[in-house]
Amino acid sequence: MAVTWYPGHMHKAQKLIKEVMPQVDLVIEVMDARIPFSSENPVVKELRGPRPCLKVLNKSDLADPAVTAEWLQYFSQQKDVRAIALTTTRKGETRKILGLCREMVPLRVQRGEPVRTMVMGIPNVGKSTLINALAGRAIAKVGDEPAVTKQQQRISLGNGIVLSDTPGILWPRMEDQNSGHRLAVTGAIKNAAITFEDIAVYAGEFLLQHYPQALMTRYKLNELPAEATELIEGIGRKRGCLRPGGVLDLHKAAEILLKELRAGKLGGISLETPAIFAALAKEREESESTLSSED
Ligand SMILES: Nc1nc2c(ncn2[C@@H]2O[C@H](COP(=O)(O)OP(=O)(O)OP(=O)(O)O)[C@@H](O)[C@H]2O)c(=O)[nH]1
Ligand SMILES: [Mg+2]
Repeated sequence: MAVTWYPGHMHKAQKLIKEVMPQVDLVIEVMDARIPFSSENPVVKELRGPRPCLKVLNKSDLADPAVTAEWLQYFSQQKDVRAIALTTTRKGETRKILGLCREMVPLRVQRGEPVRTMVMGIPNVGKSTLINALAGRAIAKVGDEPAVTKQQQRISLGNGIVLSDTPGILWPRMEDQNSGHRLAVTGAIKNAAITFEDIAVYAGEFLLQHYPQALMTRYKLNELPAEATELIEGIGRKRGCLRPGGVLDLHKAAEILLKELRAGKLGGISLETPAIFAALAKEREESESTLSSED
């Protein structure tokens, strides 16, 4: 199922969230640890207003632990924000969240009132998996296709914490093409505008630059290819991706790279670091100030 983001839907989601926000004490924002920048919804901050936010860097089993540590540090410097890295598919890990929720809203706990939390996040980051793990039973539908959850759920965890799902579907950051590509690499969006081969080439280029050793090891390469297309051809040859007549099946080779990357077969890979975004923000600021000085 493809997710299409259009202004009407984005407007409706914001309206629904604004309606329920007065009954929320704490926002739990689930993100993908491999792409914390691109998997963050740009309006959550504005929608939650002064409420504290617990950022969950989920799927940390697939991310680079050193980079995840940098992101945790980065988010913890933000006002009213705490951050935790999780793998919600691993049993038992998610319980850590409960203590944090109580710590972040001490007044309600002191008054013996329930801490009302809302789980927010873009499609496919693991919101339903998190809710089910916390509830200890399957109440939300889990799937590897984006936008599986359609109905809002509200459950009491029985220890003073109430959990609800976001009403409506939140969209990812879409301001630049690179975010779109990184989201596609992780499988978070299925965008008809980006072909499968394009996604694999983007992933290949990134891996050649940042994780060459992981590629060498996984695909038993003797030499590092100079370009992503060469890498994909090499994978095709190693794995015998041949069409009738002995022609290399590049689509098949691209599929192998993406599937294995998404399944964590190349080890922990993070596609975004806080440093990259600090540099981008600075660049943007500088170009804006140049533009305004030219006025
Ligand atoms: N490797 C890994 N996979 C995970 C983790 N958490 C969730 N997943 C997988 O990610 C996919 C999406 O999980 P869901 O819980 O359905 O995600 P969601 O955010 O509820 O998605 P929507 O309902 O579409 O918005 C499923 O295939 C999960 O098994 C994790 O910590 N690690
Ligand atoms: Mg869901």
